[in-house]
Amino acid sequence: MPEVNVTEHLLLNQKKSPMARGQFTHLLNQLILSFKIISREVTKAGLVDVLGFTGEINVQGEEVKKLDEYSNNVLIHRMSRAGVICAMSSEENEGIIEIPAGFPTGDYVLIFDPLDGSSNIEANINIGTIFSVYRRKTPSEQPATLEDLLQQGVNQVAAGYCLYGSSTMMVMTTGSGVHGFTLDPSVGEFLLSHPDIKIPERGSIYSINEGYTRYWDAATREVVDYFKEIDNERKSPYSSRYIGSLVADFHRTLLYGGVFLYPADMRDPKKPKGKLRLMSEANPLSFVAEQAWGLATDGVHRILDIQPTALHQRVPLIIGSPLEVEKVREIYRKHGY
Ligand code: AHM
Ligand code: MG
Repeated sequence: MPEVNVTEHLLLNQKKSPMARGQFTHLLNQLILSFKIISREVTKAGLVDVLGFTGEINVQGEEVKKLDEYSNNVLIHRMSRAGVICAMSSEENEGIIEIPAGFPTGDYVLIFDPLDGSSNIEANINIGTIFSVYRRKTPSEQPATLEDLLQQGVNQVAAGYCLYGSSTMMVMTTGSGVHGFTLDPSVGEFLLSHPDIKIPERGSIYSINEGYTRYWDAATREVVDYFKEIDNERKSPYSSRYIGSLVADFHRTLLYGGVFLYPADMRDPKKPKGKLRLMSEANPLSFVAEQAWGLATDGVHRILDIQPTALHQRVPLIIGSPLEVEKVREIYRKHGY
């Protein structure tokens, strides 16, 4: 197969993707550069640790930033200067991130989780960056507002993630299928490695933090019991896999099929909606899942239809193969949801 990089792929599919125009290509190129820079730091993190450079001050006398903070800074710095974005939101920043005065802006809005699963770094476990792109809703000539960011996931024009692992991979959609690109370090390019990804209709894996069973409601307990039944619709118990790094758990689910669940729980009665964030985690992955013929729900509603009311709102997430996600919804419905 001839080698095709991300930008070429987008341009080749221009007819299918109205996003493949100048502004968006530029946005994507800046994102890709950010991913390469983050990837470089992530892959040397272990080495830096071994060499003992993770104190407060590094050998150059500079403060050593934690990797999640570093990734956040890389994305904010690069994307502020891309000239095509009017506002951003990051999982690491409480409020809206404005583009500094004097920099050109454009009509896109970017939401991201700079380094998800970062608590796993020291164990050399895969982590990732998740991103989501919208068009602004307010007129171009005015300063962007919260309204431009608080959009339903169904309005996303592009979304995806970059997974830093044994190889660095970017998976994305612009609304016409899902494509995966692997970073070839010898040429420094993301090359098309997984064209047109489709999630299997049924899988054989369920993925949930089962340590929290006691905090679940009866519906969620029944869901997980169902996957363990010998006599379920698959006629065999499912396997259990849980890395605790969302991008990695989702990526496996996308390729192998099955279902990932981070349900509502009662650990903190003030936060009964689970842990994951609607805008920076659930929406982008749900857009990817649906574009790969999968499904994503909070147990009742389609994730992409939920109208956000706050930047960091949390949402239960059940995502994966259509038959498993439908089964979960059926059990929730039976319990009156
Ligand atoms: P983070 O944004 O603080 O890294 O937390 C998100 C991570 C996800 O990657 C993962 O799915 C989840 O937390 C695991 O949480 P838990 O340990 O509660 O199962
Ligand atoms: Mg996160």
